[in-house]
Amino acid sequence: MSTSQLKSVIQADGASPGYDPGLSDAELLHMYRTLLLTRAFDDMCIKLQRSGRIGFSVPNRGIEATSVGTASAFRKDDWFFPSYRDFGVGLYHGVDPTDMMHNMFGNKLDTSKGRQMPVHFSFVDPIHLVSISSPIGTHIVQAVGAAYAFKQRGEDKVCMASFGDGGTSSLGFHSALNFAGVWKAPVVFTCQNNGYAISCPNEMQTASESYAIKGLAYGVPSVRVDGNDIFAVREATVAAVARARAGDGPTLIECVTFRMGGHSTSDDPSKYVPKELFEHWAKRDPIDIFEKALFKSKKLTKKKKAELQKECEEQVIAGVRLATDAPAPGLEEIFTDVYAELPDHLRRQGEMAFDLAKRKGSADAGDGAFPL
Ligand SMILES: Cc1ncc(C[n+]2csc(CCOP(=O)(O)OP(=O)(O)O)c2C)c(N)n1
Repeated sequence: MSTSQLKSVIQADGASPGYDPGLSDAELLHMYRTLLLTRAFDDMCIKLQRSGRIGFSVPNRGIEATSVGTASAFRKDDWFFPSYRDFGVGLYHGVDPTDMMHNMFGNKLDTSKGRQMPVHFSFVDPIHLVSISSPIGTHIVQAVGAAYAFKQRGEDKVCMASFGDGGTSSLGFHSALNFAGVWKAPVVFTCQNNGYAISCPNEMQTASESYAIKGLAYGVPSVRVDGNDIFAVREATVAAVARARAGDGPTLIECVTFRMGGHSTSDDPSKYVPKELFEHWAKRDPIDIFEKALFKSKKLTKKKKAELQKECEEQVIAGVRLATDAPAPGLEEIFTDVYAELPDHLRRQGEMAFDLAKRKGSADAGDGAFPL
């Protein structure tokens, strides 16, 4: 393992000599399809935001191999604590893009009943994907807590926590790694080093030689891989999950990748990312790299590629239709699902809100709708 050298598996010509992903042809194609689905979902969310139909999204372009490669190393009954820039994690394990779209629209069918920001997915079925956290780093601690609980209960589940380069400056990162290192919690930490934390570049984020090296201080084995090479991400994560499941504790994996877009739909990256960087990384598109590997090993044909692309786009469009048609959550949902018995002050606030909605004839979000 190395914390400074970058491990790649797929070579420039698409070959990956000596590497066996341990996946059937169908599983490899599922991995590829998930990359396409992730991109189709991401592109659609940006269009929906630009046309004013949803309030917000978080571009995933460029990060897809890190998300999907990581997810592919886990079992369905493991627990996932992903970053917001991680659409591929749920999609790999069978989360329906329509259910993710319900969250993007904040409608009544959203698992959080419209009470979360867009991109803040949470699922208990088909996998445990714990609600995306807005405050940076908080979910890393949650993942460690859950992992330690599984260990205490004698369950062989592993937790996955992913976060950005900026996340490594959070208190959550340091306390989580420390606790996990001492108590050998079965958790895998994936740092998506995508170059920037909003507009803050790596050289302003840390004076360390890498993000992976930070794990060593906590006694956490750490490795740095090419995050645009899905096999490199998967290989490191398979090893980390095996260690965790065997009771040997956590691993930190730094995936070196690049955010091929803004931080969110609220900023303009051309103001702070040099265009040469985009040009450089455009030549290292993670889907192109995997496609090359699949073509080289004759697991993919041009016809199959076109079929899968169409299928994914249609699946996302169908999701948009269903999410658009779903009703808005009822006003009463603001007051449900937290207290078994509503405290008095909230009951009074509810009565005021219902009364106001009745007098105005509607409780629809107006100018105060989510503005980001
Ligand atoms: C505790 C906290 N501080 C600041 C913010 C504002 N904020 C939102 S995203 C972000 C950048 C995070 O960057 P990184 O961890 O590298 O993830 P990336 O967005 O690049 O995937 C910041 C500073 C926040 N959400 N939470």
